[in-house]
Amino acid sequence: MLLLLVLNSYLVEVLNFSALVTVHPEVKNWTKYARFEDKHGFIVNARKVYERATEFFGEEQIDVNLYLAFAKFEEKQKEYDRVRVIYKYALDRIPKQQAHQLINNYIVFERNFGDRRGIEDVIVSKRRFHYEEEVKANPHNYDTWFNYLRLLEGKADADTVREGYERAIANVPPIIEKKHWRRYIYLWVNYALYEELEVKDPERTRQVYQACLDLIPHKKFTFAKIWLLYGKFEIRQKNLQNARRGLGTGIGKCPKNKLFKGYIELELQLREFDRCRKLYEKYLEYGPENCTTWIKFAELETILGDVERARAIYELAISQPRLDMPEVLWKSYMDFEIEQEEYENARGLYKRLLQRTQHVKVWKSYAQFELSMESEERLQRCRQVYEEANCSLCTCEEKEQRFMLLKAWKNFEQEFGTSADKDRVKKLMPKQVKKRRKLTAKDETDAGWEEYYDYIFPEDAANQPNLKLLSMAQMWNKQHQQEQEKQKAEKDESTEPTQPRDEQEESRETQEPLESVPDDQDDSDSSSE
Ligand SMILES: *[C@@H]1O[C@H](CO)[C@@H](O)[C@H](O)[C@H]1NC(C)=O
Ligand SMILES: *[C@@H]1O[C@H](CO)[C@@H](O)[C@H](O)[C@H]1NC(C)=O
Ligand SMILES: CC(=O)N[C@H]1CO[C@H](CO)[C@@H](O)[C@@H]1O
Repeated sequence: MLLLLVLNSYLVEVLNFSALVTVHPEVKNWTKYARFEDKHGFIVNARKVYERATEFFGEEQIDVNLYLAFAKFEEKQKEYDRVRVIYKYALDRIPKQQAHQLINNYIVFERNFGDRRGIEDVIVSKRRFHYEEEVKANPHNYDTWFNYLRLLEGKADADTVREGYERAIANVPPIIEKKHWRRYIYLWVNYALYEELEVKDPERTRQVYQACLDLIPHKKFTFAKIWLLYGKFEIRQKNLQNARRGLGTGIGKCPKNKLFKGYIELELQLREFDRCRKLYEKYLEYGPENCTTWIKFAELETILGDVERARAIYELAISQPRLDMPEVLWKSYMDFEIEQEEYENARGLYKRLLQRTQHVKVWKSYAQFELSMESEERLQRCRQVYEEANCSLCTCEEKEQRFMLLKAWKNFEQEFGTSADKDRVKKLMPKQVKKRRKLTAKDETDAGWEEYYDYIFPEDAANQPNLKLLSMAQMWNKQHQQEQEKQKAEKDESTEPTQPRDEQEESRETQEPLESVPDDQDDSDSSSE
């Protein structure tokens, strides 16, 4: 009887609750309903109520309290797997700002009942929420995306990771400038690498590369790296045709140093030397002034043993009207001939080069070359070079260069020459003269004085009558000045015994002992300019 009564009142309540949640469908009322079932030991019913509630609210009006209650309930039933499913389900759908409580409860649960992996999972979830919030606030913060995607790659299934990448790459930099794309492009690189190496899906990898290459505004700027990565990927797939087609397109669209270099390197690795040759030709069409390319090309032929071809390339190279580093090119060509032991050729090259430039470096290198020969005439020949250089440099405007040459020659004679040889060079050495010149700053104001060295060559001094005249004029000047001062001093003797300060300094300057020509000559020149 009593039992019946109790049962009766239970039924009445259930009916009440049922009605209530339809009339007042609030989470509180649902959970109250479920708890009521639970309290009466109707576990299955309680669970059903929770499930109905989640269905009722769906994903749009998802409420954290419902899931918290549901999870608590299952925890009490020791249905730990169910608890996990509930937390994860909710975490995937709940708005971020509500997730806090959920995550905390989840962690507490895993601490009490879970294993280490469970805890890790929760922490991952927590970090995912953190990243989600960040990328939502600033979707173009690629660093956040990198961290987020790394997290996903470590923990999530391929579809989730892929979705992450797709979301990330959708945030194309709004400014079409390379510097704004640098980080972004690495999202694509990582994406492609993930598909290739982790998922091992070459078809998708190919699609990722293709999409990326379609997206880059090649006319404005490009990334040689992407073309090269794509080419290397295709080579790993043993699909050489695709690799070449891709890289060929790349070179057509954006002939860049890096791309040419990388492509040539690939063909070298594949030992496809004829293709390397073709590429070098293309490369040189694109940049005929680049000496490094010419040298590399010639070096390739040298390595392949085709000396004639290498020489022809060098000849073509030095005949270019414009070159970025001609001295390096010539040096390389000479070294090549020396390596081939074609010394007469190398000598010829020095002579040809000296027709174009008389730079002291070339002369010195030429002398050095003759000295390095293993012949009896080497000293004789080396000295001959120095003599020739001495004669042709004597008209050189740059006195420093003349001086450098004589210094090198002197060193040479010091080591190999007789005392007569040494003397001969010694007589040619110039006198070093310290001079000063007035400096003017950009705004035409006085910027003080600068000291520098001038060189007076013995034969120049002898040939310059001007110099004598000048020093005579200066002598006269000085005398004249001194006389004037004397007169002035006599006049002012009684009243003002001292000279004005400026004049005092000036006279001290002229008294400075100088090796040869006084500075005044040069000073007045530069100050009048
Ligand atoms: C010249 O070519 C080399 C490779 O051959 C390349 O590394 C270099 O960047 C090029 N220099 C210029 C100024 O283009
Ligand atoms: C060096 O050149 C000068 C011309 O500047 C000439 O007078 C001199 O005789 C030359 N000396 C030698 C040793 O060739
Ligand atoms: C039993 C219970 O708590 N019922 C509540 C259901 O929701 C309505 C509307 O908010 C409340 O007024 C009730 O008290």
